[in-house]
Amino acid sequence: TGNQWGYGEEDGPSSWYKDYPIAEGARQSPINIAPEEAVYDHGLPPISLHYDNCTSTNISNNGHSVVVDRCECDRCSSLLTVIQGGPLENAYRLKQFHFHWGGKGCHGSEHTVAGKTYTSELHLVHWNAAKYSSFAEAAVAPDGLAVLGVFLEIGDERGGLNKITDSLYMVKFKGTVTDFRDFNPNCLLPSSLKYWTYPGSLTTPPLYESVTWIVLTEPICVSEKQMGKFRTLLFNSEEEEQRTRMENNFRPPQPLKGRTVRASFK
Ligand code: SG4
Ligand code: ZN
Repeated sequence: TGNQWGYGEEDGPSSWYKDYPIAEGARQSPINIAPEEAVYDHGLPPISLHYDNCTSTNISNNGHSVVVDRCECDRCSSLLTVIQGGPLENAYRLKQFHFHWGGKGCHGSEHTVAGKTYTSELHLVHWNAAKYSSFAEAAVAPDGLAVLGVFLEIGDERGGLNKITDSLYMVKFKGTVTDFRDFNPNCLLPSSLKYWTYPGSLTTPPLYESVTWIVLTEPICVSEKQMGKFRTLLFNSEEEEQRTRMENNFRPPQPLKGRTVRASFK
């Protein structure tokens, strides 16, 4: 069956182990973060983020999520669009960001905090370009990737998100792509960069155990109307007869298996 995974009854997270046995591995993501069990690590430096307006990028529907890619041209690659500090040994370069969300009035985040789920979760995916020569190589290495997770909850509209939600009608179907220029993901970050960190995995097949997770404690607010636009996307391509709204594209929390979650704050 190979690439036939999804979020439905038949092909959803509970069946991924059949094609991807690492689904039952020792450092899978997401997890439930139990704040009282997180260990404050005074040696953990703050994280620092340097994001640029990338002049030429695109936004696409890959049938699992909506993804904004960073440009890979020489000019953009040489810009310092990186995350560093915190648990990371060096600077990790931003590759893309995407979202996970629920149905209307439903839960949609991947990580949970003391059992609480949020409406949605933004993932900014970075790779260790100082150590590996390509994203593909980094994606299979234990210290290859760093994903910054930001929770979204319903409240006031988030102005910075409109540029994304206004583009979604262009990528309604799986396999569609459109230009997306001059966007700085800084506008999607909360004011506090307090975080939890733990060693984990990609939350979708191939579920590689290559991710240092950095999950911000402070959520950002988005409006119900903004979230509604994400739910106009479809899991299907234009040729497919079936039309299923893209929603509930999250994996539930996985066993901690003895891992320690560290906190950057007391
Ligand atoms: C989403 O399905 C993204 O669309 C994928 O991005 C991403 O895969 C996948 O999630 C897993 O990433 O941060 N949730 S996660 O662990 O980043 C990768 C693409 O397929 C490899 C471009
Ligand atoms: Zn993700």
